[in-house]
Amino acid sequence: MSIVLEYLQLGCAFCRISIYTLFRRLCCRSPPPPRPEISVVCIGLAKAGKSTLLALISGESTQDIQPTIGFSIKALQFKNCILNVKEIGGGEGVRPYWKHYFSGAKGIIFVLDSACPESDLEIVKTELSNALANPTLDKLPLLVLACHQEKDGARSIEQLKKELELEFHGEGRAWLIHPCSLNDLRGIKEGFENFNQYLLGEKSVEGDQTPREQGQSEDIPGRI
Ligand SMILES: Nc1nc2c(ncn2[C@@H]2O[C@H](COP(=O)(O)OP(=O)(O)OP(=O)(O)O)[C@@H](O)[C@H]2O)c(=O)[nH]1
Ligand SMILES: [Mg+2]
Repeated sequence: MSIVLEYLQLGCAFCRISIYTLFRRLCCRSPPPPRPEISVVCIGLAKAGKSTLLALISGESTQDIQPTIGFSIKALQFKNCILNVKEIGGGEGVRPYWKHYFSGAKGIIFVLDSACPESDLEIVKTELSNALANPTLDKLPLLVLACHQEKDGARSIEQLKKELELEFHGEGRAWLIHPCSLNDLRGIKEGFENFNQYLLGEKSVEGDQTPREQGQSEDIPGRI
């Protein structure tokens, strides 16, 4: 009789352990590892669309966006990282001070209006090359976002790549140019996701020169 009782007790103990283990597996999963936070700087001339695309990607309204005075910081949530984007106002009077906001950046986002007049594109070219020549931004990955793509007369990615001499300015760093516009949130996200891969070191551009397509939705990776 006592042997039967012992077996019963053992059986009960075994069941308790099994239920406890099952419960732990179902309910007490360890929290996912924290996503890395990466600081990047976002520059471009006034009205290029910096604040607008950052608002779009954050799911905020793009109505009544005011010109950025000084700088503003936004944390963009992605699946595998959080980008702390420091947007610096692009007004003529502020641009000489951009360099004072570069420290701590691990990547550069340069936003431009693809349909801007030729004279503005010259300024874009100068400001981009000045920023990239700054030792603080040396070798950091670069994402060029060519906004206002839906406008008549917007330059193609190919044209911009040539006119801004991106092959030359991007030498020694990973770089991408991506088309975007107000009504293309998916495109903007794609640009960021590709950029994040370079920031996280998940993708090396070396030997990964995607052949260029005629379409507007293709990222053009540069060399590392
Ligand atoms: N048509 C069109 N308009 C855009 C696009 N992106 C931005 N805009 C408009 O351009 C204007 C200026 O946009 P902002 O986002 O404030 O520009 P910004 O680069 O942040 O400018 P600053 O903060 O002054 O340096 C706004 O009226 C936007 O609605 C775009 O892709 N297409
Ligand atoms: Mg702004």
